[in-house]
Amino acid sequence: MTAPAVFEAKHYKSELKPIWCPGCGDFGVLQGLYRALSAVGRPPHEVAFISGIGCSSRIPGYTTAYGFNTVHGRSLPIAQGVKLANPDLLVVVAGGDGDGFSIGGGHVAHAVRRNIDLTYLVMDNQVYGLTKGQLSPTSPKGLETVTSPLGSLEDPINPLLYMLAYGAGFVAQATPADMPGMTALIEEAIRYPGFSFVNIQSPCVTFGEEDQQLKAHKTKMKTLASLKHDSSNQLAALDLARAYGTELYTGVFYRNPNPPPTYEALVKLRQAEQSKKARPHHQLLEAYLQK
Ligand SMILES: Cc1ncc(C[n+]2csc(CCOP(=O)(O)OP(=O)(O)O)c2C)c(N)n1
Ligand code: SF4
Repeated sequence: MTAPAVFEAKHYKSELKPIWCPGCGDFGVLQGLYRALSAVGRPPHEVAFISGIGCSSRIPGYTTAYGFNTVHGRSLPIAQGVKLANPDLLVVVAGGDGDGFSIGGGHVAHAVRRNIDLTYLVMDNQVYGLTKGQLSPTSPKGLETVTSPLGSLEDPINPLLYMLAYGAGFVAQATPADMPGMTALIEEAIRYPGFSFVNIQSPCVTFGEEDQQLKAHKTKMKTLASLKHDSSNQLAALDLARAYGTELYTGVFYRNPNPPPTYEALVKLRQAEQSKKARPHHQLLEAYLQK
């Protein structure tokens, strides 16, 4: 069978049927992902999905691309290894807020500062979905769960500020309540030449709060374009990101207008420089034999 010249959304959809709860926001995210991949146009065998563990981390199984559903909190280091081993692959990392910012939080700074060309999609539902609704690092203060009968006493972390502060070149936020907007942002993140991050507010219908559901998102969301935000202005992005948890801003907070070289490009460059300096093997052998 010859591969199609144009890849439609359906070509990225695997035969595995998602087992998410009916109405879970991750269904919408998955549809948006298929569409974004189709717009980018890379064939499934040139794409790899890497995830940790969680409801959202099931995504690799639902695509026809290469996939690795790894260990809780370890998607970023494994994705970096995959990309460095095969820089031609388009590598997308997907997972939850718990996976990415709790157990895996220590890896974020290093993935960002290395600037390996990965797209990191976090399905931020403000709870641990898979393990039945415990507090996550983005849970709002006061949230009552099985592990917080007194209501959460901690402030949530702010994923947008986190990424911007570490220096990520592309930082955006989306919701599946706005499917065209979310799809366009995923596509733009994939096309960004360097580490890119999209915080996707993907509701957990089973354990999430009412004001975090799709219906609430539709009335609450405000596009950054409607605020006339200039996405090349990092300081303005930092200022707007502070509203995480109170406002639902969607769009690109920051896109580095002059993307620096990626880590993998620097590796290639250094290798080429060193091989020019290095004496070929046979010359070294001759020199040794003449001693
Ligand atoms: C090392 C390790 N610790 C804990 C767990 C249990 N565990 C699995 S998924 C998960 C959290 C899931 O929450 P999140 O990452 O936000 O994803 P969601 O299910 O909400 O999509 C936890 C604590 C595990 N699998 N491995
Ligand atoms: S528990 Fe929540 S996050 Fe997990 S599948 Fe159900 S609705 Fe989705």
